[in-house]
Amino acid sequence: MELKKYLQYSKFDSGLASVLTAIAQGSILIQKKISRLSLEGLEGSTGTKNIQNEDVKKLDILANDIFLEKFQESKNVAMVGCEELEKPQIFNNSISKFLINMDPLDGSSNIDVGVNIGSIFGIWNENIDHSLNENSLLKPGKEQIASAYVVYGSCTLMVIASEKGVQCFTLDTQSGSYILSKDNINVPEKCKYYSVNYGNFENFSSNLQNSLINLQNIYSLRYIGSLVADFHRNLLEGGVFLYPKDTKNPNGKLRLMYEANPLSFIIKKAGGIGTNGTKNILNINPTTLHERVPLIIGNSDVIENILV
Ligand code: P6P
Repeated sequence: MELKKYLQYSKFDSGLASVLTAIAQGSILIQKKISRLSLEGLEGSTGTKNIQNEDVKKLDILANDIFLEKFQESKNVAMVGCEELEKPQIFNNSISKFLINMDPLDGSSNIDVGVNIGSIFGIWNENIDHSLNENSLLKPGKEQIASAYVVYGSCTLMVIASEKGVQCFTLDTQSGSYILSKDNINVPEKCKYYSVNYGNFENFSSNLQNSLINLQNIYSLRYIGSLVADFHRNLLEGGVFLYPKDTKNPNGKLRLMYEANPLSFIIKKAGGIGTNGTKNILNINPTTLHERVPLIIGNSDVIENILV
């Protein structure tokens, strides 16, 4: 079943359906660019830095611009917070309903080497009084009404979580439509993998080092260096992804609003959990748009035995 038909058949709110359709449309354009990256001169960096003082890739900006345009066209998005924008983008639409925090292109270090990358979206209702200010986007993850990600790889997949559960749609590049490929996704009870960058091992707490030694005695290590790709594999196969705090990064590396929150919403709907090591991600009250947070996400029974 095509995404558009699925959203109608499953009686998604029409405004939310238009936002999810905008994400789908934007991702189809991005997938085409990724498949022709070096042929269209889209490899490499813009030579600028983002708010995180990180190197901005050409595809980061292109993806950002494509999704902002699609959200504008949907007329159902009031405001977007984004890794590439220091300040949120506000849309002056008459029928706006939703607030979005997004990472338009996650895994930038993998763009030029043909490794899976992704896009991540958290979706919240706008304030009842339609007020929009710099704090409007700073809502806890538990107030999301939906979240989604796209993973661009051997195939292009869009995963959506809402009150209707978790579904995966596969892009049919011949028809240019997303087709439902997995419904009612739940993370398998049996954990198979754990994912962590061992390059940071020496900087982890001794508790975490011991927890990782326990994990390596039971599970297989899989780490791609693209959050969405690592998360997607663990969601389908069973696994735990860790980007914990360490002595160099006391708040970890990943961002709360547009990486940890959307994925923690998905994993909760799929029967798992996302924590910062001690607290459920979805219960964290944000203070700034680009704040970082340690992230341990996947099978609940495995995570409850990980000490940080
Ligand atoms: P490291 C990509 O830049 C990213 O933000 C995530 O997609 C990924 O999980 C993480 O950073 C990888 O970071 O330090 O292991 O290279």
